[in-house]
Amino acid sequence: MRDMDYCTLLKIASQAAVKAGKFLAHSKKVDRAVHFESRHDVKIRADKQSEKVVLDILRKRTGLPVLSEEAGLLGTSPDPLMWIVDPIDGTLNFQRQIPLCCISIGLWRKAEPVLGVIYDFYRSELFSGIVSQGAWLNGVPIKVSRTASKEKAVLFSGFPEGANLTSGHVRSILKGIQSYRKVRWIGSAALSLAYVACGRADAYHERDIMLWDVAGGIPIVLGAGGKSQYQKNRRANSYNVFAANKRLKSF
Ligand code: LIP
Repeated sequence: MRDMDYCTLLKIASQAAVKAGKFLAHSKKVDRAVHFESRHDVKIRADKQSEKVVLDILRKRTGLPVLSEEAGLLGTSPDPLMWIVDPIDGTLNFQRQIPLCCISIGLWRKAEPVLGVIYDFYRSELFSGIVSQGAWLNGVPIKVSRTASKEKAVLFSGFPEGANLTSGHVRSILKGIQSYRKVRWIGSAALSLAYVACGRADAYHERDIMLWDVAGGIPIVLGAGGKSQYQKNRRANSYNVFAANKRLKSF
């Protein structure tokens, strides 16, 4: 099962995302019941239902290890490639029937992004990308925007579940966003990155975001000609991320 080319792996990830997305959008079996909640997060049964559909396909057809938001790390392999899955990014939106959520699948080689797929199942929009090769929306090539200044740029951001919301920290975030023309918080990091890749947004920034929230989107932004900067935090799998077209400097 090894030595598949990236196009084949992208096709398999796309099939997995679309199958899970069709289930979430249309099946009467979807269970929105909350099974875990914390101060700034909810987990619902549908996260696990979607994860099962995605993992069954990825594991059976590629045999590669997977790091997934709900299941954690599954499988080992001498191969440095690993799937990183968020079975519903924007869980709270999905639970409240706010149609801003998606399935995100990334393939990374050690700490380097390789390819990604994001499926917005309410709009039937499938974003995909391979680093250094290209990015597509429903098969049509996409490119990042050409906006060159923050004054004209639209920034997408968010407050993840582990965010530091002390006044000093929030003030420093507000200071950073002031130079942008507009800021949007849509509750899904993955969808925000997909929008950067196709030029609907110019930049995305989030602190303390979990790897599975951004692992699908970063390679799509890179494939679309953009850039991304990510620094690892002390907390496992947590990163500070900035992704944008190449004309915009860092956050
Ligand atoms: C979501 C992130 C989003 C963040 C939300 C949440 P989830 O992930 O993608 O950017 O602001 O609070 O953490 O939990 O829906 O997969």
